[in-house]
Amino acid sequence: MKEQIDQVRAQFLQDFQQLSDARAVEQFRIKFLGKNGLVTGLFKQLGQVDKAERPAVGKMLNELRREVEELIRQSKEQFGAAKKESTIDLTLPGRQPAYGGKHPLSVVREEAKQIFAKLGFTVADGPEVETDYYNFEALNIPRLHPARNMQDTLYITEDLVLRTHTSPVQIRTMLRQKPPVRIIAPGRVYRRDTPDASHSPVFHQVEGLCVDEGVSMADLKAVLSVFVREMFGKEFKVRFRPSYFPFTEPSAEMDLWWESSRGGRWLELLGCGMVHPNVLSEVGIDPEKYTGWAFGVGIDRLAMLKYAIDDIRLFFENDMRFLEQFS
Ligand code: 2NL
Repeated sequence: MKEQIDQVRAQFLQDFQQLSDARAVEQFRIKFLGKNGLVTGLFKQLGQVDKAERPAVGKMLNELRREVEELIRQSKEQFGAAKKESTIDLTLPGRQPAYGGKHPLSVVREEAKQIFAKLGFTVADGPEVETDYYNFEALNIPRLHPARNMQDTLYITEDLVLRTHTSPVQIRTMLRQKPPVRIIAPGRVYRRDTPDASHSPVFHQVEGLCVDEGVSMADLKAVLSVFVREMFGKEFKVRFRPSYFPFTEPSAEMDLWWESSRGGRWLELLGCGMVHPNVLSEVGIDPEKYTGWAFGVGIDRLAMLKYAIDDIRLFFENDMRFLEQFS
């Protein structure tokens, strides 16, 4: 047995000198350590060795196997693994990345921001979960006011609501900043509405606010007319019609003359008015010295008109077939 072991050792030491690439290393491994390999064969004979000598022979065989394994390890290092060399095809074209695009509501919101930036308005932001005070009370909508029905919302607690408009952002800004104030507040708002083609419990608004000495309804009309013409095109006609909001006096609605194949008609676009003196007083601005105007417009509504979208729910379904049309 000892002679056989020395023979196999001499054999692999000789074979080792001839190794020239990774494939030869693999053949070398199979020759000695494979199922029918020479070293493996010796292990198989161990059973026939005298019981007394078996431990010593076993030790020699283990030593032999370690030596071959070490030679294989060294050779693999030298030639690299055979398999890895052929698996990468460097001539394949790269994978095409999927490009994202802006959501139509983002496109319209950013356009509105740009138009108002040119007119001297900065952007203000605030929380979507508001206190009853900032969302209603400070805006001249007391607890039992009927306007609360039209702006029913989702209550977190008795006192915390999901904001029904971005007006609370304007209130917070006026509390911090003395006039002149020229801001817009774009953002997500909530109403307790059952969804249909024109209603969604989540939608988006841009509100605007201008407070200074001597500003009037004329400034409001001028700025909003410019806004609509920048957004929809120079030829668009607008009209202002008396309306009612608890937080403005007087209040108005602005309509847009809309031409389609079925002819022209007036479309209600946004609400606006002169900031109610009660609202100014509430935030510590003297209504005898300062006046202000404000407006609120649905971003969803603007986007629906601009892109001829007939169902507001499409904005919130994240259907790629819809979204891809705007990127
Ligand atoms: C609409 C149109 C409007 C305002 C929002 C406002 C904000 C302050 C004070 C006064 Cl802090 N007004 N915002 C004004 C008029 C209309 O939104 O349809 N709202 C229910």
